[in-house]
Amino acid sequence: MHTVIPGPRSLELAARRAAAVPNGVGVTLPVFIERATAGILEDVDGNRFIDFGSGISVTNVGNSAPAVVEAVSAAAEAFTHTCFQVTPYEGYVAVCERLNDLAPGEHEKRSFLVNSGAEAVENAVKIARYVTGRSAVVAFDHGFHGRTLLTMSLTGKAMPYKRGFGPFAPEVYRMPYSDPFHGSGRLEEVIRSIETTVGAEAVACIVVEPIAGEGGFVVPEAGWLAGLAEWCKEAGALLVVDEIQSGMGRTGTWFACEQDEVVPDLMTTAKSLGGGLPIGAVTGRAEVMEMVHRGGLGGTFGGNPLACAAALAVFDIIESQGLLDRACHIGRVSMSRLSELVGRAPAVGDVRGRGAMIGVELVGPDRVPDADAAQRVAARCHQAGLLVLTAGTYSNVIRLLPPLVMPDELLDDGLDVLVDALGAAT
Ligand code: PLZ
Repeated sequence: MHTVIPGPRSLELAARRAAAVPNGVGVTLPVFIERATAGILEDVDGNRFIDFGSGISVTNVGNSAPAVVEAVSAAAEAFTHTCFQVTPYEGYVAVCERLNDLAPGEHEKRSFLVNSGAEAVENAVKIARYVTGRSAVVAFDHGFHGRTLLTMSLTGKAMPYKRGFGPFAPEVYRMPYSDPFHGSGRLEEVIRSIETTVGAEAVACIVVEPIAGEGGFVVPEAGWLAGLAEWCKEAGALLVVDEIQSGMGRTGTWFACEQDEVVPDLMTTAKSLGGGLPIGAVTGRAEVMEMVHRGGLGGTFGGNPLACAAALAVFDIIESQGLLDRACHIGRVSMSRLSELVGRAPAVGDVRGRGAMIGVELVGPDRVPDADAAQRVAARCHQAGLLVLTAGTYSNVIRLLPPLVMPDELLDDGLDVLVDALGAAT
């Protein structure tokens, strides 16, 4: 560290920010970034931070990955926009081909592109309602799906996402998410509750994250997601798997639900799909996706040519650099360091995850969530030059989302800081 955190130039910019940007837009670590690479963020005061956040799971291939920069620059020089539904271009089609190919299931698929995760989820629900002719949408505790009216309604955490922002979208029904550590959300109970409180014949779709992301990196019980998939099939409802945070190699497979042997009817992606450029997608069974009338899907910017060029580079980097294996490696290294703390550092209740998507849940006696401990750990890491994010319905989880290209030495250094902070702050 060159300066105290935040340094003088960041403080100057923070003052300008406060006069220009509303307080409602939060900030995790108020240092202003000047450049970033494969696992390092450098601020305007010359301080360097190890990046365990990847811009909330966006830069799996690293920040400013050379192949992404090159592809985006070339695309920008060719043309910056036409609107795909006015005059199409190849990049959009190529991204959809890759997604159709990589998404779970051998069946024929179709994809279309949007600008964000929330927009992808909105569209998945639109399609599910259209094809089923039903309106009820089942979502879960610990779920996060976005900040638009519908996706905020699907989200399971009032503060800060929902409080004061209602009324919410109708026909959203919330069920407990499977949480093995706290012993909630067993499959039979969830299904009984859907059938008795909503009615199987009313359900258009279930919208579910394969691992609850913002909700605290909660990994559901084995078989839980597959059980929901099975139920959907019998009920004539669609299963929408939200892979926005867990997808694109993060968990060691292209998509997390592959490890549950689940084939979604519709799948949403965004975040790391664009390697830092805004893009989201809905991928689904061809017979479902093709039902919607012409003109029923779209948007001005969806699948912008620069974002498509970036996404194509991301697919190539994940493949050519073996990043699925890297995710598993990062997971093994991190788990072996962190799981030693369970029972040793008093507040470390649970260490869990899949691949490079790992959460550390901090609790007091009787597994009562301890948000203060999580805040202390994060603050200590930040001061020591490690950017970590918190998560959780009770804000008591430290989550690890390092870029999959992070070199081993940086990962080790980051884990040293985190292990020290978990020991000291709990
Ligand atoms: N679905 C599973 O994780 C976004 C939220 C950041 P957008 N998660 C980061 C914040 O504070 O708003 C997310 C997600 C899952 C949907 C979304 C929404 O994606 O691209 O932010 O709209």
